[in-house]
Amino acid sequence: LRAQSELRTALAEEQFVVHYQPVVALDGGALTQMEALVRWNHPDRGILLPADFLPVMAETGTIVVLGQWLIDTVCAQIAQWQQEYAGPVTVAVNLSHREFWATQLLSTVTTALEQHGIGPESLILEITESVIMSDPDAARQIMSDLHAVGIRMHIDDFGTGQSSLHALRAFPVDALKIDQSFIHQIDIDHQTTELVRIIVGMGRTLGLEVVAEGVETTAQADRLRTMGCATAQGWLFAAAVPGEEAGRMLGRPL
Ligand code: G
Ligand code: G
Ligand code: MN
Ligand code: NA
Repeated sequence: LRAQSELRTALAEEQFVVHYQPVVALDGGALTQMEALVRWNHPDRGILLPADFLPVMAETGTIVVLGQWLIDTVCAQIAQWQQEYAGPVTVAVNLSHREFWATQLLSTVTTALEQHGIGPESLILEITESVIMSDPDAARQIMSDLHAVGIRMHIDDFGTGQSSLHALRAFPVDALKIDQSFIHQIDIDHQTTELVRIIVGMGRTLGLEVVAEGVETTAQADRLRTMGCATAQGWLFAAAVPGEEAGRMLGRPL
């Protein structure tokens, strides 16, 4: 784990980079959106993954500063992609507890959208069930405010938390991202396979998009397609790559 002073230097010297992982339609492979995943391009140690630095940043609160930088950077990237490629570009950004509960979240997002001249339909925010359940009433208000300006909300790591069916109905949620631990058990564990089927059906009943995460094999993709799952993400299609490489995937099936 990184020391806090080193992380402050990293922020000041812009050593963080954003990688992008495509989300694709299981029917045809068209890219529907990207997920932004932060990396630290460390001067001595090379590219570091979030597990190596986000926990400390979450604890100290510097994750809020990182998140503000990331939202601005992602909006700049969306604007560039929309100039280079015809057609809409949508990017999902992960929010930790601290970022979601920061009072300036709405203004951070709307300012970034305005400054880069892009619409709210280009941005998705991903939160986990545990963020919502830590204070459901307050969370619903924040999510409603974001929704009111046109920003979509996805539930990340779905199935690992404890949101109730009631919560899903009562909150302005647009999609469920099925946690990859479920996807990896498809056709290995019968009960988990059936749970995935139930989540896909639940999404359909509630009018929610369902994204299967961590798809690694064609067998998993085929099974998900048969279940009626419309979209997926995972190494079978593409890993997270730097913006320039991700841009080359826009507009073509994976
Ligand atoms: O590829 P990966 O190792 O990037 O991601 C690991 C975890 O880090 C995931 O749970 C992901 O949600 C989280 N994560 C990745 N990028 C960001 C980010 O920009 N902000 C926040 N809050 N979490 C992120
Ligand atoms: O929690 P969140 O869903 O935001 O985190 C996504 C994490 O999953 C990132 O660490 C990302 O690099 C990783 N990831 C993306 N696709 C795959 C995959 O197909 N298999 C595995 N094992 N990890 C994946
Ligand atoms: Mn995510
Ligand atoms: Na996830």
